[in-house]
Amino acid sequence: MNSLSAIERPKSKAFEDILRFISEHERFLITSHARPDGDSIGSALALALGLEGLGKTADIFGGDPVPRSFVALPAIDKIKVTDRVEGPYDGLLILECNDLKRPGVDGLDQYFVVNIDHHLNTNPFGDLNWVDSSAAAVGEMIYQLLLAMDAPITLEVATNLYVAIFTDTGSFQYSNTSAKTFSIVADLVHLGVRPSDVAQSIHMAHPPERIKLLGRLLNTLEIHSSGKIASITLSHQMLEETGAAPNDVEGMVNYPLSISGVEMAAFFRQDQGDSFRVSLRSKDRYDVSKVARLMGGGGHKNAAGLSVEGNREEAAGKVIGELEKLLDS
Ligand SMILES: [Mn+2]
Repeated sequence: MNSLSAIERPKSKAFEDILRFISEHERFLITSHARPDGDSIGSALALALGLEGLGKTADIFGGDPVPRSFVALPAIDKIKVTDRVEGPYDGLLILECNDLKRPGVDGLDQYFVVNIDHHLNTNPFGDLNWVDSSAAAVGEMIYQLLLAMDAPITLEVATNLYVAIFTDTGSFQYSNTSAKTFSIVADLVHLGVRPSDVAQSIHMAHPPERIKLLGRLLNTLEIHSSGKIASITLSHQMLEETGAAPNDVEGMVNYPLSISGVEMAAFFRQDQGDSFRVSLRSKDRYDVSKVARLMGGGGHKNAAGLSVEGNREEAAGKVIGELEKLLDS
């Protein structure tokens, strides 16, 4: 049942150590980063359901509520929002985080920590650390883990994994999308996942407020010096006037990137006072995580983020300046 395809068992000591730890323990706590995305939510749910399928218990805690696009995922009610965890867990399984602070949940440091991530710059902050930067999503890693544990991959598990991978690859558009990605999602489709249902639930189920906000955002479009960089800017006022929720901006950074000739896009989001959160995206070639790291942020080659101080002009000046340097390098 679980040997659907030629998905290889990872050849790493960390992977085997984690398998052993899980097989020898029963009660798990699962968490992921604040402001959760499809990969963190889908992977956490799939892992919890898989562990339960093996007769273990798994609770999921996060610091922030589930965004609207994911509220219909199977078993979504398993995710509890809290600012502190207590309880007799044998271990913490933490997904997609570079430290124990990322989830925004206190009390995590009292547990044995299993760190599972696909970000290149993850510190080995866990007691066990499995980091695979070749994985397009942690969802791919969770699938490999569940296969190796012989956990039942039910339709609920498969749907959550598919959503994790679908969202983290930008619907299979980003450069992290590999043959392994398609082998895994082929397995998931064999298990009953319907790609068109998932695509509709993610891309064609938006509230009207989001589309009104998109109109406002597109009006802020700026194309910078070379025509290879584009940016958009969100103010608090736009959210108030359209009635959109802060997470309705998810994915909107892809609009400036969709312009022909644009290699990199920046999305400036007004934060507290005079500061901005900035999402960076690039088409295949440029590594925007370099700029993010230089400015105190982080991320992947084609998707990264950072925070910057200053008013709109100052913030944009700093970030666009660094992107232009990257363009010239
Ligand atoms: Mn991810």
